[in-house]
Amino acid sequence: MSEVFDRLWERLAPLGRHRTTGGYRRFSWGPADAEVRAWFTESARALGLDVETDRNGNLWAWWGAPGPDAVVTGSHLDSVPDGGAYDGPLGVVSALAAVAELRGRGLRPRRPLAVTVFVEEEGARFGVPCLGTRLLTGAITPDRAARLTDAEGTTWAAAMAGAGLDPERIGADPDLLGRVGVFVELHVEQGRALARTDAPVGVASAVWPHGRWRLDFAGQADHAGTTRLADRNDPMLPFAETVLAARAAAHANDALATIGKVHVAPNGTNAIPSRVRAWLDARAPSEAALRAVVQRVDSAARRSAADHGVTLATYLESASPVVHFDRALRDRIAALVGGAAGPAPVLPTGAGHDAAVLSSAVPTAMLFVRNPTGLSHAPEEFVEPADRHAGVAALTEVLAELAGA
Ligand code: HGY
Ligand code: MN
Ligand code: MN
Ligand code: MN
Repeated sequence: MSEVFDRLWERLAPLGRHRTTGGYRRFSWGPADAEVRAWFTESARALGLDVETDRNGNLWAWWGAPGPDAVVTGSHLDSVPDGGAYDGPLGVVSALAAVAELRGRGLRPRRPLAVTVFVEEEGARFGVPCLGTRLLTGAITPDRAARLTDAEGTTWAAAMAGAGLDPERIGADPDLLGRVGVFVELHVEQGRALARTDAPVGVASAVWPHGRWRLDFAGQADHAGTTRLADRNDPMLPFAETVLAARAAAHANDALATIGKVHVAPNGTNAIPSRVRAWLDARAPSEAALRAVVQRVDSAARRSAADHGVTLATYLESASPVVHFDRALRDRIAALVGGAAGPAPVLPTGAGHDAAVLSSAVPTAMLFVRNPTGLSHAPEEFVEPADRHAGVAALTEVLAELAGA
């Protein structure tokens, strides 16, 4: 089992990796994405699976006829800018290795099995995370998805067409979804909870509510060397005050708020900006705390914009309500994966996942694999080889239990 994992991992690892930062830049429908999609299709076919691309561009590698009541497992291959090697790929490679192990054992599953790769999970290029599963479940309209644009103004539809797929067909797919009986996603832990235990694998209990908002501050471009301070409408000032307000709001509500992406126009050293566009990522243990954070940031931003003679427009780009994973499935998997030492640790996460989006339609569960650095969305993200193999072994037992003969 671990040889299959290691061989697959070795082939995938170099694809889309930035040669100087060591981080991954695998953005939907781009060249690196084409490489990893080809890697997945070739690897799945070599394992005897039939690979299909659904109307939204998600990849499905089937063992047996597609559905009904299939046991499906998988994750994503796209990354954040300079992301780590494991966020997404660990789930995909582990799923392929687990299926290879079950086929090697001669298992004759009583339910179809499939390994999936969902598109645009990070939303790094087009802004809405888990776009592939939101489209599949109807959580986003095809019209809105088709018109999403990247930093260069390329739409989702145009980028998808450029990759040889028909964007006219995107949208909810109840027939395909109707074939799925259960979905299990294995994922690197994006934190250090497991690192403080001697358990290499844990089980997810819930995903925090979270969302993304875009803030457009518009002021007046002018000369940095000739414009008096009193005459400035500088959007950088309310932007800066909003960053500090976000940290204070998160602190006050035991929540998390991040502004990690900013576009400044015209972005010149000696020009007062005309516009600052920033994105707020806010997450909290409860919907009430999330609302409190967002309200506090919004009012601080509006107050500061008014003080500096700057206008502000805000847009909700994506909302992800709290998700509690299927309790019975979670406990069954924790007992199975835990072994003699007792059930595996069960833990919540602030990270969004396709498994959370799919839970609106089918019972879903997540396995987390220990990450000693605790870092994620960073090149330093890591999983020890022994824990990678422990994750595959755990997923193999879960799939055997769910689909076994
Ligand atoms: O950002 C997230 O929550 C996840 O990594 N997509
Ligand atoms: Mn991620
Ligand atoms: Mn992920
Ligand atoms: Mn995920």
